[in-house]
Amino acid sequence: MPQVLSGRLIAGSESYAIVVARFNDLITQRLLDGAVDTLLRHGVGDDQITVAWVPGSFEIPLAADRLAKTGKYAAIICLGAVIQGQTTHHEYINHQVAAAIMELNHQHDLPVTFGVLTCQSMEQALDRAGGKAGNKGHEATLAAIEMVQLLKSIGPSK
Ligand code: INI
Repeated sequence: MPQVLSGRLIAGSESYAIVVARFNDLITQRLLDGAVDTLLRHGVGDDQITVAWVPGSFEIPLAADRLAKTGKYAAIICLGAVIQGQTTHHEYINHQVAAAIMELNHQHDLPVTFGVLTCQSMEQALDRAGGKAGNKGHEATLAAIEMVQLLKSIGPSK
């Protein structure tokens, strides 16, 4: 029989950090509510959760990097909402932020999850922030919990 490893969705005593962008806070507050609710429902205590607000999604990676360097957190959940405007501004933010967040995973050997919406309209964003397409804050948080547990079952890196 193969050995199958998979992270259970039951949080332990680890602490979690959430970095959330204030830009489009009508959306990001809902993502944050979804993320905190998910942590609490999976057994993470209030005192194990740290929330850091940043001005916009572009600032998420720096704050996440600094939080990772404290060594206090088992995972970092990144939340933002980039909504397409009349210029290509959003494209630069989206690509850079996604790549920087991915890089943080490897740099810190830590789950840093991507809960940044990249939408064409406010309507699409509302759908994904607790509307008919779910809540991306919830999804990014479940991914963080699962990855923390999976990495524990794989064991420490050499
Ligand atoms: N930041 C966002 O989080 N979402 C956006 O839609 C957005 N748009 O469209 O401009 C946005 N811009 C701000 C950016 O993230 C930085 O805060 C700003 O450029 C200062 O560095």
